[in-house]
Amino acid sequence: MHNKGCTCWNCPAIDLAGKVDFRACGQSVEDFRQRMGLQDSFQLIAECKRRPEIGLYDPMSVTFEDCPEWREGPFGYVLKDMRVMILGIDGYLGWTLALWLGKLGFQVSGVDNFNRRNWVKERGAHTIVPIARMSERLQAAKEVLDIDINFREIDILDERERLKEFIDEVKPEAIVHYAECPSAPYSMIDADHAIYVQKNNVLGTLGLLFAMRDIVPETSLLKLGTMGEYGTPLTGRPLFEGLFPGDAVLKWRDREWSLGGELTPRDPVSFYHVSKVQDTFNVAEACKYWWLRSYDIMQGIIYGVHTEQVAADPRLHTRFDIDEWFGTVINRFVAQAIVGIPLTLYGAGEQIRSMISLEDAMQCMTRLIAHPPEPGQYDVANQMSGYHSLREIAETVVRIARKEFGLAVKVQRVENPRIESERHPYEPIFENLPKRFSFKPGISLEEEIYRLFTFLNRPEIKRRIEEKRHHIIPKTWWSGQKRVVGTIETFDTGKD
Ligand code: USQ
Repeated sequence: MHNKGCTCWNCPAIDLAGKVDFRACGQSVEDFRQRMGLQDSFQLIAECKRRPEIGLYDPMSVTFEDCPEWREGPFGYVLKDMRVMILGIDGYLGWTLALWLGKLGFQVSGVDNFNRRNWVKERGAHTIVPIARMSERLQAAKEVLDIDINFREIDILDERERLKEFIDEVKPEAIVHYAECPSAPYSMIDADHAIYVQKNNVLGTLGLLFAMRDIVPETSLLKLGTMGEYGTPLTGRPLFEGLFPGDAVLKWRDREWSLGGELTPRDPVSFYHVSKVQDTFNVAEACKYWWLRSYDIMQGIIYGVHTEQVAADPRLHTRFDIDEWFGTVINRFVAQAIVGIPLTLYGAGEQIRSMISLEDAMQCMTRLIAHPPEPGQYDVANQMSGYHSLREIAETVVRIARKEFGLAVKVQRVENPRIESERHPYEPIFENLPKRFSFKPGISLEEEIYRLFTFLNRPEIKRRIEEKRHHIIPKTWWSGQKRVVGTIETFDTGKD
């Protein structure tokens, strides 16, 4: 079990208030000792919010394995009835995670303002997998899976007081923050959209950090970042997990410094991606100033629409977008193949991206929730199961369409509406999740694409793709032009 050796120092049920007072930037334990007149025998003392009867104790002395509040589960030791609050619980990821965690015995609460539904509607698009209203979703979760979800409609940016009240009421032990606008093209439509996305994402997160400082400073924050923060540097330097490793050095003229522990350079590829970079700095600072603890999760492109829980009933399905703004590339390709639209490769199609299936992302999140960072720890996980060029993805989709479903699918290279490198080296490092948290991908790219085809090939879904096929070819240019992209060439991949 990856987290059996963690101690109460990692546990969000620890109560440090009043006993540890060095939650300020730059203050060392040494300073603290001196200020408090403590001798060398100084040691950390804490109380447990779940077991107040044990009184004051050394939090390093009890491991998850020893503690009766932590139980062995399929993804590590898990805090009994652990309270997890999901911000953005109505979204593609949020809803899936709510059911996934609920089924594992977590006490799930969540907030949403239904903006994802509004943004997609504003563009005239729709989720091609129909989704139920929240009231129906909650009822079905209870009926079908016996999960009680405590939901509150709250806008985390504009209703900070209400968010604080809800956090205070629930006292979550982990907060998963998915409540951001996830679309690069949406942020590039015009000034209004760019400003909106950055305000919504950056300031929403900033307000949350203050709320956590004031109400639940011991709670772990799992904040969704993106692999796109790093971009695709043409030097080919590795994309480390957020922070430089201890043996990285900066050499300049005849001098050399260690870079270990510093945030790595960012090279985002849209104003949406820039909002995630800004979040990174805000979250890292909050950990430094207030001893908050956070995993910044640099997630690759998600694909798929299956978990056992969302598949359990049509009212439990999660959304699935394929339009140019909210659809991500693999999901779009499969939908295109199903209705006979040649797969839209932007530009050269040699772009390489990190990817992970929806189901594997859920596994990663569970493992991270079960292994909270230490107080003050800002840490990063590159959440991905592999990386592929877009051409490789297109070829895989074509092959599965032809061999398994008898669909003859072509590929079209279209003008690239984005400004991004189309040929570049790519070396993402993704060691934290497999090595420290024992993540093993549960499904291969091919299997998930096959599963997607099976699900989307239903007549009612095909009809919903057809209804919105005019939103598949992109018309949102990073340059500001307003026109549909032109086709450069259409071809058969000819590969089986
Ligand atoms: N692309 C195509 N054809 C398409 C759609 C996209 O060639 O029909 C290309 C794009 O030019 C880009 C790549 O595929 O090079 C990925 O595009 P995408 O729309 O699938 O993903 P992206 O805009 O990068 O954003 C998505 C999610 C975002 C998340 C990000 C992870 O919308 O929330 O942060 O994936 S990452 O890409 O690692 O930054």
